[in-house]
Amino acid sequence: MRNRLAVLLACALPLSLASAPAVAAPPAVALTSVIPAPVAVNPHGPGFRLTGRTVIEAPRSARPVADRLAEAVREATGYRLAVVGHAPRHAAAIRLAPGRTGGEGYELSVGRDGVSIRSGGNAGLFNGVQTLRQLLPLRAPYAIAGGEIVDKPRFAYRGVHLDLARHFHTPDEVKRYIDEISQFKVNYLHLHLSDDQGWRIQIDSWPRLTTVGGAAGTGVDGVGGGYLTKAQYRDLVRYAASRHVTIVPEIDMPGHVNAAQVAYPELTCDGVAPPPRTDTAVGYSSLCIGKEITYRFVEDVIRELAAMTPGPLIHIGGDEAHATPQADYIAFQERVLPLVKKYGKTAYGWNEITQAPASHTAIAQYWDTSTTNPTVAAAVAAGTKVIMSPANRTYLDMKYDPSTRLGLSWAGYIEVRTAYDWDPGTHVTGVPESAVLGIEAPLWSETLRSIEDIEFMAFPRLAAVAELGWSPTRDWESFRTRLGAYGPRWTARGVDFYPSPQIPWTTG
Ligand code: NGO
Repeated sequence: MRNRLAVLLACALPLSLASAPAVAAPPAVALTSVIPAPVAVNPHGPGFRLTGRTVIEAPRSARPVADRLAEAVREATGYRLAVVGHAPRHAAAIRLAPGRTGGEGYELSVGRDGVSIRSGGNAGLFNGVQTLRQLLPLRAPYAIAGGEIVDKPRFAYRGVHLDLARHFHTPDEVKRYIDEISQFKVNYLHLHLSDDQGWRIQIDSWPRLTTVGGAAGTGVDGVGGGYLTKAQYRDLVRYAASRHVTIVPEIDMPGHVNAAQVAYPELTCDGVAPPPRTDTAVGYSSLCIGKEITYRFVEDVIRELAAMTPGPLIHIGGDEAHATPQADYIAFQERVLPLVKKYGKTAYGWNEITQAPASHTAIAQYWDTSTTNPTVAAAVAAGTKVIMSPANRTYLDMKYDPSTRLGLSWAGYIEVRTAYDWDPGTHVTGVPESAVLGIEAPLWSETLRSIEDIEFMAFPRLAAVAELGWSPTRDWESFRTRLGAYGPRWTARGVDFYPSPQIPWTTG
């Protein structure tokens, strides 16, 4: 029947059209459709068709990036492309090569013979590869549009955060999250490893932290037990590094420490173990600021964390210490922030740390919902650098709207446009762009259990936050169209994203 229709149509059409294939090949993905939007895009020329015979050419130093590209192409197309040091001169190839653009920037060009991605380093080549992945059509024929892209990030720090304390998420789930976030050129993953409800990282000098604090029955509602061994943590660090993502570990203190105190009652002022907590209240626990054992504990934890973390940052929490008197809080931070430096790392903490002068050489994570915070502004004037995570814009655990099945709403509802339409460089009075290292999207796990829950809350909003961190300009109409076209890619990878009514989703 379909053939007869094709013949009839062919008879009715002018010759040139009639000889065209009955089903037109899908158009190549436009170079302008990439998320985050690149700095400069110049579409032109014939483009390139990727086939199973295309080879990937890369110098030895870029081999890890080339191998990742080959893996991504195999997952997307089924083709097993060969990775070679030198491709024949006119061979159809994707060429990774040294380039003038340094750091994380890259230049991508697509012509008849293939694709070239150039950068001064592997981070830039990896970012170019993420762009190329988005240019690959979802189905054969794999026509890639011709032209050039020149690109580099607006901010050096483009992060996400994941709470393993309220519910433990397994290494495989974290890896899957890393695979997804790195496609949007996110380059830091902050892991919240301890809180009132659980302790999730092995510390040899204080073993009960995990044998008690990470046991089955810990976590919100008693269903989030588990912890990372040092070997698992190191493996995660390596896995993330192969996707150019740096892990930032967080131990939250002096508040949010109930799980540690259940394991070690000597960390309370009266030496009595508090009951384990599986509810979601905050602000009731505190380390004992006047006891020396507190600082032995903190130093042991920071030393062991620093030793297993190649990245430059250690996050020491510092939020919602409502059970710690302010003078004690400041005294605690004046001792603890320098400890991070003693072990070769830069201290990073929630914006409350800016009450302490020692924060002037540290990084503050701005999670306030207000656009003015005089304490933070004063610290910034004295040297503190800031990473922007305003809870009413970037918290991926906030519900999209009142009907969202998961999440919280204390900072409001965050639809995609709310996550997108603000400027991290001007958002807070007294925090100029020069003080902003970047942006981070936290994902707290009070209501989240599975990887499906994580993905539903993170996507599509994370794409909005990633664009704010990377792209020099912001254009909602352009973004929503590009996001709509991206949806089928998540579907193809089995990512259960929230189908926001603000976005014109295409079906692929
Ligand atoms: C707050 C709080 C966390 C909660 C989160 C829930 C910060 C920095 N401290 O953010 O303990 O889990 O909200 O959205």
